[in-house]
Amino acid sequence: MEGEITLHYFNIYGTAEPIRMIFHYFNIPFRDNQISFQDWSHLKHNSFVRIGKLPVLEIDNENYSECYSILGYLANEIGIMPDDWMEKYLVDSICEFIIGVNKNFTKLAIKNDLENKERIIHEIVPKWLRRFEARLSKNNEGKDCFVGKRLTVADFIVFQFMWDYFLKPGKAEIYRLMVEQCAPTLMEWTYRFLDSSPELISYIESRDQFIF
Ligand SMILES: N[C@@H](CCC(=O)N[C@@H](CS)C(=O)NCC(=O)O)C(=O)O
Repeated sequence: MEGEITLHYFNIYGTAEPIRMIFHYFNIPFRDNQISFQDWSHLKHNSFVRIGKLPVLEIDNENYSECYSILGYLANEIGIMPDDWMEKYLVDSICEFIIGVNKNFTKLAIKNDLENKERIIHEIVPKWLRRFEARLSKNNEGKDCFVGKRLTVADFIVFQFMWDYFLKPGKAEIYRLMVEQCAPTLMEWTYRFLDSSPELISYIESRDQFIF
């Protein structure tokens, strides 16, 4: 990918983390501009965030917003969007679903409504995990990528969701058993995906630790 790239987002994982992971996985140099909520009040109405929301991806002084559109653009540039329309649908549907969940969880965390977030995780997430498990198992019994036979943007979205919410150190102690019971193939797939990339491992080990 060509050009000078800056990703503007908050100093949280939120909806920008799959974008950060993609840049690190593919060794694409970018500036990770993490903005504090305190500074955001001055920047929100600045012209670089035309819609008053983050993330904004800046490439050679052009600004792009809307997280899934940004991911779709990157996926096409990098070559991790399927050509087949049915596979593209499978990628889009899983990404749209997880991004929606991610946005809602981020909102709950910003409002400090952690009680509601925990309730959703315990009551509703097991049903989602079983559906993700069924979807993954249908694709060559979960032995390959999440969709089709080659890496797609869905792998990054699913990985980030599984890792940051349930399986990273600190979360695994609480949720690993639930994931193992509802989605054993997905759990194995998540660890395998991480193990397959020294770049991703190194990023995860060195990144700032945020709560959400
Ligand atoms: N539709 C946009 C929504 C972006 C969005 O809601 N961003 C939130 C953070 S995840 C934000 O900028 N909140 C700060 C604000 O609204 O002032 C997208 O998908 O990227």
